[in-house]
Amino acid sequence: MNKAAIYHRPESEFAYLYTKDIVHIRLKGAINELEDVELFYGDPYDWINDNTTWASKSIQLKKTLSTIECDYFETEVSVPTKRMDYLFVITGVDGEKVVLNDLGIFPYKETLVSNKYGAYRLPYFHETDRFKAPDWVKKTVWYQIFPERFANGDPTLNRKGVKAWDPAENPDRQDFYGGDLQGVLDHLDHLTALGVNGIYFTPVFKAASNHKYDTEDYLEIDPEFGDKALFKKVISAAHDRGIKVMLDAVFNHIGDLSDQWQDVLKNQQASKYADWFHVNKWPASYTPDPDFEYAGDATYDTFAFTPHMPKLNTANKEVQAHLLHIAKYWIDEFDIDAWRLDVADEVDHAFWKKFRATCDGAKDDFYILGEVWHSAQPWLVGDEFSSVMNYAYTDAIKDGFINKKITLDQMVSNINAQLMLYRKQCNQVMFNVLDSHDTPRILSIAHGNKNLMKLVEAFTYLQPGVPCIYYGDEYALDGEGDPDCRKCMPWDEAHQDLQMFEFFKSLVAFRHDYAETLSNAAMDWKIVDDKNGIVKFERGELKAIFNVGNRPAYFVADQIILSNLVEGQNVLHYGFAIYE
Ligand code: ARE
Repeated sequence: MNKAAIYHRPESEFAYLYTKDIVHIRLKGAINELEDVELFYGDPYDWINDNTTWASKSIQLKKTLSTIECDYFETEVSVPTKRMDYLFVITGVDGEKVVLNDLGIFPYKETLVSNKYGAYRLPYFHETDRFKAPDWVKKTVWYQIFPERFANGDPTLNRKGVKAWDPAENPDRQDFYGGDLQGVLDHLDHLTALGVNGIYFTPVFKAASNHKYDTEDYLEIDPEFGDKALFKKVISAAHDRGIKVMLDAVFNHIGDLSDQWQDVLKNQQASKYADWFHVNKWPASYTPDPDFEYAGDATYDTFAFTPHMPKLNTANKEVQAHLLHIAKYWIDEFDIDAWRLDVADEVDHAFWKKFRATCDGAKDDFYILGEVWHSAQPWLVGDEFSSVMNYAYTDAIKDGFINKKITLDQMVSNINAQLMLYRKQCNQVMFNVLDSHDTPRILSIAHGNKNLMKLVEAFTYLQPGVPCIYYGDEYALDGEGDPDCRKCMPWDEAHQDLQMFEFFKSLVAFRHDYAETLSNAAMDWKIVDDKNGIVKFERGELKAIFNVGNRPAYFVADQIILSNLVEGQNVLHYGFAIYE
């Protein structure tokens, strides 16, 4: 038996409190090598036979997900006294039997169990330490709005030179089309018709750019979007429709037109904001670059190499106080339900812990979504983010179903590996994005193949985690990378694919109807035919067969059949065959 491949770690995604008194235990082993994994567990202080034998219970772990290299085994237990020692007795397919404990792996001997030699320990199940995520998120289908491009509801707010609203036009980086909050308010019926019940706004605070990630004032609504009174109306109208509201917190950096940075440029090291930033050499400066945006020689840290986005020193107590005040202000005064954290992985953990405590103190069941494009375990222990934007999942779908850079076997393996990085209650609120304002649109990723787009969308709605529709995808808007993925929302029928809208509407309804199953049911994959790209996928009473032909480029047959085996009829039946 390949003992080196066996892995477990307490107080991690391998052993954690799932609810206040249920512990989830996971173990990983080499693929197809472990015949039987048994958990022995009990209160550390509970002995029988005058302290010679540990009073333990045992339970079998069940094999759940697999990657190409590994099998994962899971079980759930509870101990009334909320304290737990435990160890594993593992039998390989080759018959070898070992004990795995906190000291390593030992040839099986009964006394290793009865004396709980070297047992792992979960000292006490503290509810306050448990990873908690707001329940309402599990039932949410999100809708991402890039305000400058959603709808121009109040032309009086337009800046000079605003462009005519044209969904067919590829915007230039510095273009403005006049999207605003009145436009959002005027189109909430669209969101209700679609069935979405959460809005993710990209930044709405005062800033010079059309994307507003170069914040000038975190406490003002951008005047071209509207004002605070209007924003309050938008939020309460959304809430009246059962739609939650998430704003975008850009705390890694600030805009260079902000008062703080302007004071640094004027007073340099003498500025009272000098330590609000990471100035590596005074004077804080950079050589303007012909393409305006790139500044490799800046003497201060920025987001990427963007001189207009000086990085904030979030270890500075005044910066912390300023940002935490902002975080609390929009919760207290505008009753928002969630923050999305921009460039979350480049801000220090100590600050995010304070941020989490501030949000939790301001509102129950608050959702904190980190923008982290890679594995995010350090931020998902329970005292920082609720979840992350699941771009890692998106990559697996693009590489497997769409670009076929990897086999479906590898795609399934990548998705499963990703799920096994996090606790179940975190996976249930993972933010599943197939595209966003930072990526090409899913239709363009799918090379304009609408059925392939529908296939990956339907597949995504079957996954643990919650889906997010990027504005316009419901009308089959296309667009390559930023800024082309930020075209104006099509409000005229000539630019709307109404069949796609109906598809999304039924997907969202499906997601709401099966929220319980889609949030809790185990996943069962079967690669029916890797060569011809047929994946069978079951979750509880739902079964999906995804057929993505690997045939020569001219032929792709997409077939999505989701059938509810309990009621025996198709809850969502899409059979397409397209011949390119
Ligand atoms: C845009 C272009 C740049 C160009 C710049 C010039 O993308 O190529 O140099 O304009 O002005 C905002 C705007 C962008 C703008 C950017 C800088 O929306 O249009 O850039 O500001 O001015 C990484 C980060 C991730 C970040 C993306 C953009 O990890 O946090 O890069 N995303 C957030 C927001 C953006 C926003 C900013 C950050 C800045 O969502 O909208 O940009 O506040 C791989 C990597 C990722 C990388 C990802 C995308 O997957 O693994 O780390 O994300 O590609 O590039």
